[in-house]
Amino acid sequence: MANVFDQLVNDFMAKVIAKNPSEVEFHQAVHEVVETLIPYIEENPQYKEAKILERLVEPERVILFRVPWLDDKGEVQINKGYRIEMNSAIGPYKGGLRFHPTVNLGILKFLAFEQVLKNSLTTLPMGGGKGGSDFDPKGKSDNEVMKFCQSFMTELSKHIGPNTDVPAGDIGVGGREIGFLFGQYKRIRNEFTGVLTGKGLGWGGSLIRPEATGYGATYFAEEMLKTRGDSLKGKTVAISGSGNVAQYACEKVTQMGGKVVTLSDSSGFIYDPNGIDAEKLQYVMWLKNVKRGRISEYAKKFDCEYHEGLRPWGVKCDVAMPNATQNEVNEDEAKTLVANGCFVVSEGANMPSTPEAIAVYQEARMLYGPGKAANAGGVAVSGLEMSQNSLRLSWTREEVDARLLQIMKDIHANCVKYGKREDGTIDYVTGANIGGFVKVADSMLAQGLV
Ligand code: NDP
Ligand code: 2IT
Repeated sequence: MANVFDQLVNDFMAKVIAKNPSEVEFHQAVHEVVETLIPYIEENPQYKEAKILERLVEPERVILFRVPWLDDKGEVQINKGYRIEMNSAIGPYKGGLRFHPTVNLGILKFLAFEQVLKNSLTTLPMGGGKGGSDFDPKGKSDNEVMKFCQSFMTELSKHIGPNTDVPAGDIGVGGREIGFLFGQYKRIRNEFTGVLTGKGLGWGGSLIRPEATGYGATYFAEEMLKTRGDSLKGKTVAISGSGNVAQYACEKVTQMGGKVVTLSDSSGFIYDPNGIDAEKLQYVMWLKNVKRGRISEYAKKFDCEYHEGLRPWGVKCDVAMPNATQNEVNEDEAKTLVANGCFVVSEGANMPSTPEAIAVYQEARMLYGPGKAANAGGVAVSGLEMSQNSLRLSWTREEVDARLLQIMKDIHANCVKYGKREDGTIDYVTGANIGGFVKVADSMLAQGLV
C-alpha cells in the first residue's frame, strides 16, 4: 500500500514543482503535508473528486509590488513587497509579515500554505495568508524603518481590511513596525479599525499577544509530556533564536520549572548551564528589543560560553525548541539531539526542521510538535485580538492566557485524534495536517467551485 501512496505523492509533487519552479521551501512544506494527507484523501473520495488538494496549493491571490523609499542619506531605495492571500474558506486571510533580506515568493508561499492549516487548528475563523519584503530592518534607523513601512502600507492598504485580510508580525516585524504600518493605514483610509494584530495596548492591541507564540509552544510541549505522565519541571531546554518567540518561550519554560540553557541569533549561540532566569531574560529583552544588539553580548555580561557561527543543538538537553527560522535543524543535528537524550521537540518557528531531521525524530518516537500545531498560539491570540476589536472591548491578561492555554490543549487533542499510531504513540505531523485540513476542505466543498 505504501508504494501506491508514494506514487500518488510523487505525481502530485511533480505537478507542483513544474508549476512553481525554484520555490524550494514551498515544495518542502507541500510535500510534508501531502505525504500525510494523500492516504486520508484516498479514504475520503469527496475531497479527491473536488480536487481540494490541487486547489489548496494554488493561492487565491498573489500581490507583488514595488516599495520605494528614501534612506537617511536621501538616497532612493527599492524593495519588493508581497502579500499571498492563500485561502479564505473559513475566514479572512490572516498571517504575518516578514521583513528579512532572504524573503522571496517561495518562502512566503510555504508560510502562507502552512498558515491555512495552522489557523484552522486554532478553532477560530481565520483563513490563511502571509506577506513581507526583502527589506532588512537591521542597521536601519527608526526613521528609515518608518519611511519603509509607510511606503509598504501605501500599496498594501488597497488589498487588506478587517474583514478581508489582517496581517501581523513575523521575523523582523514587531511592535515598532506594526505601529508604523497601522498609522499609515489609518491615515490613508481615515478608519480606525482592527486591520492588523500585534497592535500596542493603548490602540487596540491584546494583552498576551507578544507572549502568545512562545507561551503557546511551551504549553504544547507540556501537553505532549503529559501523554507520558511527565512535565517540563526539572527539564533542561535548548532554545534557538532570541527574538519574540524565543524570549517568551524562555520566560514560560522557566516559570513552569524548566531550565533554559541556550539562546541564539544568526551569528551564533550562548550556552549558560546555570539557566537563563527571569533577571537574565530582562537583559536579553533590552539587548534585542531596545539596543538591537547581538546575543554574543550576553556571554560577555554573564561570563558564559559563546559559539560563533554554530547552532545550539549539540548541547545536552531534554527538550529542544527551535524558535528562529526555517531549516535550522538538519539530520545530523537531530541525531545529536537524540544521542544526547533529547526526547521533546516543540517548534516555535515555522518549518525549522528539515525533512531528514523530522524522519529522525519520528523514528526515535520523540514527542515532536510541528510548527503548525506548536506555534499556533501566536495567531490564535491574534484571532482573540480581532474578536476584542469587533466587540470594542479588551479582556484581562488572565482571560486571554486562559483562552490561549485552552486552545493549545484543543490543538493537542485534535492532533491525538488524527495522529494516534498503532503502537499508541502520537504522530503529531499527521495529526496536525489532517486536523487542520478537514474544516478547510469541508468549507471549500460547501462553498462550491471557488
Ligand atoms: P524575530 O524577528 O523577533 O526573531 C527572529 C530570531 O531568529 C532572531 O534571533 C534572529 O536572529 C533569528 N534568525 C532569523 N533569521 C535567521 C537565520 N536565517 N538564521 C539564524 N537565525 C535567524 O522573529 P520571531 O521571533 O517573531 O520569529 C521566529 C520564528 O517564529 C519564525 O520562524 C516565525 O515565522 C515564527 N513564528 C512567529 C510568530 C510570531 O507571532 N511572531 C508566530 C508563529 C511563528 P538575528 O537577530 O541575527 O536576525
Ligand atoms: O507564523 C505565524 O503564525 C505568525 N507569524 C503570526 C501570524 C498572526 O497573524 O498573528
